[in-house]
Amino acid sequence: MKLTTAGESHGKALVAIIEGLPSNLKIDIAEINNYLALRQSGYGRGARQKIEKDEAEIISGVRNGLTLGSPLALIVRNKDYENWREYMAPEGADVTKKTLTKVRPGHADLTGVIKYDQTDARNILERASARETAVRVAAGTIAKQYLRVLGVEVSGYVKSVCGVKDENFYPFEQLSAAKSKPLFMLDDGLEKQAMAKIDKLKSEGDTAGGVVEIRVKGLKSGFGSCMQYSTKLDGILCGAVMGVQAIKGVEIGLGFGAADVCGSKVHDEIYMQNGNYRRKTNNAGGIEGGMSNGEEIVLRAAMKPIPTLMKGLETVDYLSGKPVTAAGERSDVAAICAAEIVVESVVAFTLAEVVSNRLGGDNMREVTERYRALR
Ligand code: EPS
Repeated sequence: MKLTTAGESHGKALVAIIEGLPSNLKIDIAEINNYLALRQSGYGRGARQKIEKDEAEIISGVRNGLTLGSPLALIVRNKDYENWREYMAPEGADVTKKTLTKVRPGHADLTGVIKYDQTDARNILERASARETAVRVAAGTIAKQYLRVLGVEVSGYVKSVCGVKDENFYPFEQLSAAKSKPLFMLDDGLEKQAMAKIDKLKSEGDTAGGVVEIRVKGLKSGFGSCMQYSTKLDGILCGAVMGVQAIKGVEIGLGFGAADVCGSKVHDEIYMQNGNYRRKTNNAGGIEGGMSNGEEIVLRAAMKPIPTLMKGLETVDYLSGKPVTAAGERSDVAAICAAEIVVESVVAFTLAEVVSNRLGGDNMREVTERYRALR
């Protein structure tokens, strides 16, 4: 299975092409659109989300709700394109307007203009923008539908916002409640504190990041491999999640915390339960030796604060070389709920890729039979 995306933030549409989906997978478009709406939600989002109402349109690869085994193509149109057509159209656009040369620290702007030999950072930021994640969510929701057939569920919630941290442990079944909360946080008191923090940052023209926790339940052991570095499941998952805009850190299980305590406090002791091997704890986050071990996969990702600040940071104008205040366009104050949905989707797609690489299968009957046959 493979995903390719295309599209600029203020261009006509975002595009996703998924190759390698088996035939006869039931596609639930309502669930895809629900996840797209969730990605747009959350306390601290900016004015752009009032313009967009993301909806996926499947272009190919599905007939009457079932995949055909052919590449699945889908688009999400950018409603804001109507306001930007004049400047963004593939032909006859006025590229002298909406230029950006006051390159923003923390963005792709400066390195991108140099690398791609541009004079206008718009030619960089339009693609670097996190708007692209809309179609990764659509693809990730399809991956969830594939995994669900095998009994694998992916869920998550927001663990911290700009230093307001929820240290509680929640059973998997409680996680879905987060999606109906303003900041996807499960502790009401901490969520209120985090919202107050966002309000304060907004009034100061500043932005916030946070941490999301993603959990995967029901994946059998043995996915990923200990035989070659590039096939280790933790490496594959962390690499994919680091590829999400604004993610600066990923950990599995105890993660960085494992470095601070002795081995007997880290490694999960093994016992037998009804003929199955179990672990007394899950500090490994469901992955040992680069392979799933049958316990829940626990992954946390840290999002940096959004780099477009209303108050603007010090920078240099790319054309004049003079010191200026960075471009302060409209911006989200926090997009941590979006990050939760995106990381959840990327984890789902990456796992579906790993599962389909191991099982193969041209149709869902083959896939489910092969999965069932695993120990
Ligand atoms: C983004 C900047 C903002 C965000 C955008 C990502 O867009 P604009 O410049 O149009 O105000 O709203 O995110 C989305 C549009 C989205 O759907 O997530 C950026 O610079 O990354």
